[in-house]
Amino acid sequence: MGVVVIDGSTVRSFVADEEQFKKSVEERFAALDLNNDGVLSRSELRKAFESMRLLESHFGVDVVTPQDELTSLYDSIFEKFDTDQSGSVDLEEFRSEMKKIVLAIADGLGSCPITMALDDGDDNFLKKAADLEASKLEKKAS
Ligand SMILES: [Ca+2]
Repeated sequence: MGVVVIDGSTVRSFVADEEQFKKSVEERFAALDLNNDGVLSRSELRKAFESMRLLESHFGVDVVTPQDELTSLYDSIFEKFDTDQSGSVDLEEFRSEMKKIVLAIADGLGSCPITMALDDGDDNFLKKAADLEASKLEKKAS
C-alpha cells in the first residue's frame, strides 16, 4: 500500500504528454482485451471500469452502489465509448473517451490536491499521472 498526492494539474499534464498517455492507453487496452480480438466487448469494458474502480470508489473511499444501478451505469458508459455503435469499442474509441474521462477527473480535482491510497501493484491512470509528476520533480531537483 502506497500513497500518492495528485491534483488537477498533475492529471492534466499526464494527458498533455501525448506519447506517455497513448502508451498507457494502449497498454491498458491490450490488458483489457481478454480474448485478443482487438476490440473491447461490453463485458470487457465493464471489467475495465471495475478494475479502475472509478465508479465504486470515490478516491479510495468505497461507496456502495446497488448492483442494478451499476449495470445501467456500465451500459451507459459502453454506449458512450462505442461512438459508431458497432457493439464493440476499438482502440481509437477507447483512447478518445479515456482522455475525456481523465480530463473530467482533472477538472473535478481542480487545484485541490488529494491523497490516494493505492494497493501494491495498482496500475491505474491516476497513479501513472502521479508517477510522471514525481519523475519530473526529480529531474528538476537534480
Ligand atoms: Ca475483446
